[in-house]
Amino acid sequence: MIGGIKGLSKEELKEKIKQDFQRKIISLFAIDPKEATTYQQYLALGEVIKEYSFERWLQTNKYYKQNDVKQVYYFSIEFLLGKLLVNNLINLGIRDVCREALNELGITLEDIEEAEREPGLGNGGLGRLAACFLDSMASMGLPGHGNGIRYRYGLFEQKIQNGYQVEVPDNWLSEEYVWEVKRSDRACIVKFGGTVRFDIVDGKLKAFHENYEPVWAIPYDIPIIGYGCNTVNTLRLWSAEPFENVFDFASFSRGDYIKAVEYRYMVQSITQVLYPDDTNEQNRILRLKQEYFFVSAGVQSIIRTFKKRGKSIHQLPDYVMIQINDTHPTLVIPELMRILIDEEGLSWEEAWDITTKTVAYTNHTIMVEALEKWPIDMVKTLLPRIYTIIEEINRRFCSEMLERTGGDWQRVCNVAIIQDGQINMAHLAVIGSSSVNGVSKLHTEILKNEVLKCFYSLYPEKFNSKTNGITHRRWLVEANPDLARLISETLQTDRWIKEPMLMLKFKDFAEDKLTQELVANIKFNNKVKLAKYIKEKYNIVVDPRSIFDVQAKRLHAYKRQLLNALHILHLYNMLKENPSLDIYPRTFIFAAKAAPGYILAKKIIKLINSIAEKVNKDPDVKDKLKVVFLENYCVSLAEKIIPAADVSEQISTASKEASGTGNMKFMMNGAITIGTLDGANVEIKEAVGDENIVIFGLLAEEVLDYYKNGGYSSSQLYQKDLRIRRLIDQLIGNFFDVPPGEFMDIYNHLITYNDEYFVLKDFDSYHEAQMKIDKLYRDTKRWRKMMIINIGASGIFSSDNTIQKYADEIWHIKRVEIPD
Ligand code: GPQ
Repeated sequence: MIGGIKGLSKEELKEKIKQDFQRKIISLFAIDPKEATTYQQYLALGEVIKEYSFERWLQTNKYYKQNDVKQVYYFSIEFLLGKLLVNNLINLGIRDVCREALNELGITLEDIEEAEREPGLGNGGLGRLAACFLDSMASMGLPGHGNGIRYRYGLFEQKIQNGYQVEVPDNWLSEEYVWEVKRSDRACIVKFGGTVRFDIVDGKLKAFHENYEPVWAIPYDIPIIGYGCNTVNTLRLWSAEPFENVFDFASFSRGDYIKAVEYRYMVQSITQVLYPDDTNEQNRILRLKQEYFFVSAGVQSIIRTFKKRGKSIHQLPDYVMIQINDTHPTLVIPELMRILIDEEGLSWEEAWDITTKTVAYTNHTIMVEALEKWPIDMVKTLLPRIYTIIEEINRRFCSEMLERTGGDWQRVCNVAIIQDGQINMAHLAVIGSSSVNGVSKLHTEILKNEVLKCFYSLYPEKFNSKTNGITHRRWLVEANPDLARLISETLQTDRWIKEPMLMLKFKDFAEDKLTQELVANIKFNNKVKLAKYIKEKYNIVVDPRSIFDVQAKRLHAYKRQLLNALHILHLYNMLKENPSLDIYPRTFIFAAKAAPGYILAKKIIKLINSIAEKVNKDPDVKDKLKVVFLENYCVSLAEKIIPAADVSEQISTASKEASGTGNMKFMMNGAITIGTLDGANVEIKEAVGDENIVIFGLLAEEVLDYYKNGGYSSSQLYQKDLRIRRLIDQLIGNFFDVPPGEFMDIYNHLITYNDEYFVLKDFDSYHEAQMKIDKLYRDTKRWRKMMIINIGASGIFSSDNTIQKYADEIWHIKRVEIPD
């Protein structure tokens, strides 16, 4: 153990870092520190920094325990952390000394930071939100921890070959992961399969789960270091390991070798891989296993810790809150019931009262295909005891509803947990929790008035809105250090890093000429850096003086990368017709992973790359248009792209994007949003004012009306709008150098199946909006003013604000100051 860094002077700390770092290289690799590779340097520095956090970590846990602090556990099937070295150095407040220390050893800190490999334990928005929340909770001194899965393979690495996406496994644990601590002593047993027997014991009906297959859940803890405070919370990720002595369990006949090997394989598969599709992952038994696995282990470990406090189990809701990140951890509800009834001996009513007070649910989507439903048979076989509990929750709920509705069966069926042989997880989540929240104002309204309408009328008090946020420490201080420095200099304080609402003062400098110039210079330099990256990686030259127009997010039909792509094709057509057409030079940048089985999404990637090929090699449009697709979008790439963006594409079909968080990251870095009134775009517009955002397209209510009344006719539009017809014809003709029929799926989606996401319907309005952007950008002063207003107003979207609302309105927890 390296020891703490408490109370050291800067000089002392610098010397300590130098020594600890060199010693660590020797102790890890038995080599001369001068011979270490950059990656070895990273491993050594990471270990040293992790150990520096241990004192505070210990101190934090001690404080929580001794002071009976109420704690929150954020259960999420994904945590998309990003790299942690820079983040931890910043949050510990030692990045500058560390840089100096390494400098004196002839090493550049930034090179080491670059060498870190990020764990891709999430798909996109949902997992990244969880990571932002962890940062905010720790930095605000809130007692909040994460609970999730340590996937052996994270989200696939994307390569683009001949314009197509190719997936490569993400073997992120091939080298050890520096930031985790394995805690075998805190392992739990999770039970799958088997049978349930009921018996009367001491006059009470008791359930016995027998003949199950036991699985070890081994926790790996990652310290979550708060910024500018002593709080270090815990992210606990569970890994599945087989029992060595599994033959002791009744389900195994002694000596059945094949069965034993199968068992080991089954266990290892549980935490083997992150499912790469966040919106459509139904009916896969392995996914259900993953869900129960981390939920059961997490709840068991919470109860174990709680019981050490010596309180009555009835007081659980006074000391523990569990927030479930979408429905994936919904089994928390029956699992907590199981423990309270089977292990703690409580009555059903007592257990239900405690459970519903302890759990709160966040919904992240209204897309029907993403609403989880599990077949009864699957749950019954895999989780027999849990199934009986869900059945009983459903039975009691339905009979209560039958009474409340005066025997209206139809209404009862609409809200039942078990419907058509399936378990509706959102219904279970709503019924079993004290709070149900959406992730933006609009999304919450749609939940209340459409998707969960029946429940809203039953329990209006449960529903609330918590607009998402992003941590400005990662997305500004870390990703865009020059801009962060400018804000501190302008405001003459860096207190905004702790209190992001102070960023709003930056708006006062919107018309200040000097600030305008400085902001523009920073943006330009960031663009130069990105241009350099693009040149090095793809050998494409892009001009940093052109508008960098970026759409970076998962590829999904509703996010409408297709609208953007078709519009670029339209601009190309216009330029070909009229080469002297006066459009401001633009570089369109895309970055997006498609789920491996999502055929339409993969075709859209191919289309973007085909357009890029056509456009980039055409000398006629050389100075006006460029298209680049950056492969393998991930947190680290986002940190390179976003600070360099001028225009932020947030163009989902209204009503479909629950919130979006990329939209906030871009505005925070001075990009101007072109967007629909969807998700948090609505609130961004409120925050910056109508003149500092460019809005287009159908409204959510219009979209919902179309859906109710059978939609619009895309083929009619195709018939009558010549520009659109031309684009569609180019898709299926021989305009692109691709195999015949390559884009037929896209054609069918748009025309044969009537354009579910209104791409063609919104085309006109999008084009107008793009022309408005073109005009605004030419007005340099105006554009810079818009940038400053967006940057300043983005303080509203710091996840610190979001988390404060969760803490006050749902969790009822307070900030604590961990003493030195
Ligand atoms: N989201 Cl349900 C995901 O990234 N994955 C999911 O499985 C679900 C939602 C996103 C959602 O699409 C975005 O609009 C949100 O901003 C984000 O969750 C965080 O709430």
